[in-house]
Amino acid sequence: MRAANEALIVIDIQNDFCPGGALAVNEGDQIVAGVNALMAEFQTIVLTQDWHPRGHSSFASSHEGAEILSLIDMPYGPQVLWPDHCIQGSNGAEFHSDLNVNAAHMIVRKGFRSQIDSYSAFFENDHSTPTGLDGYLKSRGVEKLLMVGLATDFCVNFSAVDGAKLGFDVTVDQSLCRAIDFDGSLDAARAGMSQAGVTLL
Ligand code: VGL
Ligand code: ZN
Repeated sequence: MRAANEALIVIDIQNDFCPGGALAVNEGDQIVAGVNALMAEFQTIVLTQDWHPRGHSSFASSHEGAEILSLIDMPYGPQVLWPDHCIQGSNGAEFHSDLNVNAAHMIVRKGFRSQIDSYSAFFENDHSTPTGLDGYLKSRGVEKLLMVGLATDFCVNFSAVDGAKLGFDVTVDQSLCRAIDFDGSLDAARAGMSQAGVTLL
């Protein structure tokens, strides 16, 4: 059993990020069994769930003529445009059916505001609107975070870097993550996480 000050943060293991999903991450489903096994060791387990309204501003389909994976300027900075994914209430937004959701103590939904995306479990992409997870963890005395899930180079990366900035001791277990990896995004994410003081296993 892990110490009471350690939490497991499981990022976005949802159907749309698994093979067959709208924004499928290669081998995204292959981490589920290992994540379930890890949950048994933790006293605080948080799941995140990407949870977008229809017509979300991060969808290429919301911008006339825009291509998937192109970049646009949003008031909070550059934003990658994605295929429609993780629409509230859809099957794609559900957790992978084998994920042990019953073990979770807290589920954080993110990306539910139309005009702003949210990769991180802690802040939306403006880096200032909080999800509340920081307070939840600190009020429970959590100091160390182990992060796993999808995708390494986006939501895991942003969550890990924000966690480190907020003063948590953050480790990412890359064997229980899978990446989107386009245009050098995985290498950049690894470098950014290391620079922020995140331990990469
Ligand atoms: C994610 C892109 C868009 C992720 C979520 O979970 O990494 N990536 N929304
Ligand atoms: Zn999303």
